[in-house]
Order: sequence, then C-alpha cells, then structure tokens
Amino acid sequence: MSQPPVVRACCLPSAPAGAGPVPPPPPRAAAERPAHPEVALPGGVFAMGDAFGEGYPADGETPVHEVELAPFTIDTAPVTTARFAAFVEATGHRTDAERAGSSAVFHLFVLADPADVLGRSPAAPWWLEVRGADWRHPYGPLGDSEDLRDHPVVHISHRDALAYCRWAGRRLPTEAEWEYAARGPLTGRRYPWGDELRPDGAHRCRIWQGRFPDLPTGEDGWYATAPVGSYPPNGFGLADVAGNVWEWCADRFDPAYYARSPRFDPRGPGDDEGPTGNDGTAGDRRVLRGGSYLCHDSYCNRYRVAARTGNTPDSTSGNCGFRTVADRPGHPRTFARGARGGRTRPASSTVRQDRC
Ligand SMILES: [Ca+2]
Ligand SMILES: [Cu+2]
Repeated sequence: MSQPPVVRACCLPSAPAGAGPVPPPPPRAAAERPAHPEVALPGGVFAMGDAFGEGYPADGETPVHEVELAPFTIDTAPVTTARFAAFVEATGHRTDAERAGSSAVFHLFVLADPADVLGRSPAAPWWLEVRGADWRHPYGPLGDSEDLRDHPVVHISHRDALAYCRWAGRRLPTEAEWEYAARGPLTGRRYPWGDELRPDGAHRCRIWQGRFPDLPTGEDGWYATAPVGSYPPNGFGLADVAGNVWEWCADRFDPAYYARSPRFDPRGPGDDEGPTGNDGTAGDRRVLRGGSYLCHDSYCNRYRVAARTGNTPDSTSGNCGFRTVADRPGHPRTFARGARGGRTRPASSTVRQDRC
C-alpha cells in the first residue's frame, strides 16, 4: 500500500452535507431547453497532464499522456446564476446546500449574523460554515444573488450539477474533455493563453490578488467571482477555465489514474476499481478543474490548465460551479462503456473543511 499523500490545503472545502440522494428532475422537452452559448470542438489527440512538474504530487497531474476524444460541444462559460435559476424555477430542485441548511463561505465575504456562522475549518481557517448560504445567498442570508445573475452559480454540488444536466439535456465534461477544451489550440502550455501568468502585466483570469487570505487588493475590480466572460477567452472561445470558479467534471478522482487511463475517451476510475482518492473516502470524490478566485501561487497554483483536484459529490462552497457539454449530432462517442451509478456518502453531521 502506498502512503496516503499529504493533502495541501487549498481553496476548496470538503463538506459532507449528508442530505441524501437528489431526486432526478424529468428531462426537459428539447424545445424548452435553455440555449447554452457553446462551441463545437473537433476532438482528436492531445497531450494531457503537467509537462512542467509543477503540480502537487498528491494531485497526480502526471504522467503526460496522449488522449483521443470524439467531437463534442462545450459551454463557453460556467453556468450562470440566471441559468441555474431557470432550472430551479422549472423543476423545484433543492440544492444540497439548501437541504443541508449551510455551506462554506470565504471568511472575508460573509454576509450573515454571527450566530449563523456555525464553524471554521481547522485546516483551512478561511472557510466558514454559514447557515443559509446557498446559490441564492452566496455570502450568507443577509445578501442575495440578484446582482450576480451573470456570475457563475456557486454552492453547487456534483449532484446538483448532474441534476441540472439531466434537465438541460446535457452532461458534465469528462476530465479529459475539460482539459482538452481548456488548453484550446495551444500544446503543452501552462495556462489557456500561454506560459506566463500575466503577459504584459495583464490579469488573464479571476484568481486571488494580494496577500492570501487576508489582504485582497481587487486589482482587476473583483474580489470573488466575476461575471462570466470578463477575461479574454482561450483559442477555442472558452472563458473562465482558469480561475473564477472550480468546475465539476463527471469523473471520479484518483491521483493515480493517469498511469492507467485509456487513450480513448477516458472517463475516470470506475466503481469496480477499488479505493480512490487520498482522503480515505473510497471512490467517492469527483474531479474539479480550473481553480477559483481564491487560488494564489503562495499556497495553491491550481489555476494551471493541468491542475486537478477532487471533492465529495455533496460538497458545496462559494467557489464551486460547473459548465456543461453535449455530444455532437452525428458524432457519437464511440468508446462508450457501461453507465455507472453514483454512490451516496452516508449522512454526517461533521463538516470537514481541509482544502482550499
Ligand atoms: Ca474555472
Ligand atoms: Cu486553489
């Protein structure tokens, strides 16, 4: 057995909500589905993984390996609060954060009575568990998301994202699809736009500016999320892959996966592949990509395009959202294997917030 890798505190709290399975909403009739600004990608072969050796070893960004994908379409930006609101209005979906009654909010941004601050993460003390924080109240019950309609929706669990996808007739990207789309036409680069974080001094993504975690400068005009598309898109037309919010992918997360993943359309470890993840939750974690407004080189460089992390499927926080993909008509994924059912973690009253 290998040693459990050290989890480097990052900008993503793990918070088992224990809310039970989310009932699937009925799929929407095609004519009623919301339009997603999206881009059609040709697929093909690309080099997946960290060519610079800059990832945290526990994340498993290596080895770099060739992956081949079928054509697909992908949202040009994360799903916004407005789009998610349309889904909730149509289906009555209650998110995991709403069912749990609380979610994790970054300490400087809390809009709540002190009595509604339920706890602080010992390992990542910038995360506070706030009663009443959810997608409608990203910073707590004393604020709302009315002014954030064009921002990425947050406090979304993997299960919430899947429920949205079922309704919208879409799906979550596989981790490989996400990285291929995020890289754009560039090969082996560090960021979606090249190798330099700030070419000519320009901010190219919504990440932490200033001293983390107590002194944000808001140099680019934002402190938390920014409206989607606030920065130039990559060469495929995708905005906000680096920074802004973490984005759920379909796959289970296993740091050792790249060493054994198939070349064609890898979809992550299956239920039958034994324990995965480095936090002791066998096979439970799902992949998250892209980093968020809390990432900063001083402690978490996961806004790089190869960076990966995972979290339990019912975890929610103020920096976690998603974007969706769809197969292209006439281009079915030809490498399909059997569908896998999800597992639900047992209910827990403990909130673990040990990551960024
Ligand atoms: Ca992102
Ligand atoms: Cu981070």
